[in-house]
Amino acid sequence: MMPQPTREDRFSFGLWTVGWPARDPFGDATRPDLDPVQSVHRLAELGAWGVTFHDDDLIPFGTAPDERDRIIARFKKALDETGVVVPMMTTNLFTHPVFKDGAFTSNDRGVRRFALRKVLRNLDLAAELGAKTYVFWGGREGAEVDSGKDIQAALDRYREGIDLLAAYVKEQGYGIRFAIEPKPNEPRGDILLPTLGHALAFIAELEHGDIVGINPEVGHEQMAGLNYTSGIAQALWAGKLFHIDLNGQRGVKYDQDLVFGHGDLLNAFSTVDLIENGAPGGGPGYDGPRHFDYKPLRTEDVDGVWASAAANMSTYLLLKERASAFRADPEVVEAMATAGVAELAKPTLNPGETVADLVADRSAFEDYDAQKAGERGYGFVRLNQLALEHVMGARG
Ligand code: GLO
Ligand code: NI
Ligand code: NI
Ligand code: NI
Repeated sequence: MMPQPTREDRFSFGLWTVGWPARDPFGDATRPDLDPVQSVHRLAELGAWGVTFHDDDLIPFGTAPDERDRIIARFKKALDETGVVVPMMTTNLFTHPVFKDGAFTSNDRGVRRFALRKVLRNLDLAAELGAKTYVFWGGREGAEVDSGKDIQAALDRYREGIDLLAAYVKEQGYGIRFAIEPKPNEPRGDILLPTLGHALAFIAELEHGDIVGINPEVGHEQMAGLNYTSGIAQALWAGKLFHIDLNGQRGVKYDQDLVFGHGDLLNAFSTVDLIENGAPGGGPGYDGPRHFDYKPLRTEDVDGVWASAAANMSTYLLLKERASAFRADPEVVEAMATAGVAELAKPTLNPGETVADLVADRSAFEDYDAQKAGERGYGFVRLNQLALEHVMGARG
């Protein structure tokens, strides 16, 4: 029996995910455009809780104000009818040619001012629709030519933009938090804030960094060859995991946006285990939406789109089931003890112990049997095999 998603699972989808008509750099669209209102209804039927979108996903770029109002009213009606919520919104600062050299970091100052206005207008809508998180994916904030972009000036402008928008949100009392979404490349050759670590370092330089966190995407970190689970663990540790983009990726290549779990399944397992069960040592957990940012394969028809949306949620729920069985398994508990997983949560120094005390402790150095400690087996392979056996359903 496949687990069925419910609203309590808090699964959300971008309108641009199921709505992707599958146009790529080499080929035309293979599917019709979807009506956002229909998508809301269909997602609700599948058990999703939330829908997220870029301004232009709902309201095409350049739409006249009265038409914009009409579109928003129609969309709100769909939300009311289905009970679907809008937990997150974002801005399209990458499709229109005006943004070809970036938005907040375009070399062209007029473009930068236009970008800020586009976000400000959509922030008002986000507040109106009750969104709690506003994502910034700077897809065009980057370069291909080293000498064409002053990176330090670009970071100054990025900071100026984010700080200005964060100050606005605070002034308006919107209660919205920002989440920066890192990505190493694509569509630009190199994108600013390429990994979650870069983004965290950037946030530390902001004036209004208290309401700015990150929205790491599985595939984006993996495009940089990084481990998603350990990345989001650092974000949690820093109190900055405000949102997540779940999907799948197979290795260091173009952004595949596969269904969650259709890439590195074991890493997807550890991601769900961390999100659902928390760090073994009791570190801070994640309480935000389970958001999917994937693309139905270009080969799929419209039925395939909805099957793939459902696949994200059932994969997640299956992994959640497997992760709780994993944690409850006495053999796993024992393997974790052998590996010393819980021991790491214990501070290295005793309460009140000083450097002088440590230096005076002969057992820590002079009498320490490094040879013997070097012989210890941690049993990580056994632990990993137990995880794999749970993922494969070979254990209860
Ligand atoms: C592209 C990004 C993009 C963002 C979206 C939300 O690779 O993943 O889809 O998630 O713009 O801001
Ligand atoms: Ni992606
Ligand atoms: Ni992406
Ligand atoms: Ni994303």
